[in-house]
Amino acid sequence: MKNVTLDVKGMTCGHCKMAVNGALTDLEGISNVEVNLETGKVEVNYDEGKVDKEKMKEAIEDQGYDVV
Ligand SMILES: [Cu+2]
Repeated sequence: MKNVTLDVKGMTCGHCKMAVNGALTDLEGISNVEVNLETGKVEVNYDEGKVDKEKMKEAIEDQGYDVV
């Protein structure tokens, strides 16, 4: 199990937080997601054999947010 912190831009409210959280949780291999709305930091625990940072980035961008 690995841990990564993503920098996400464009999240402004609880809905954004839920959208990003949900998009990541839907991916296979993601075990835990912590979204900090104030800082834009999204901490993810994941199985590196099933998912990678690139897939997380795509899932977040599909929701309309940017990953720095
Ligand atoms: Cu919002």
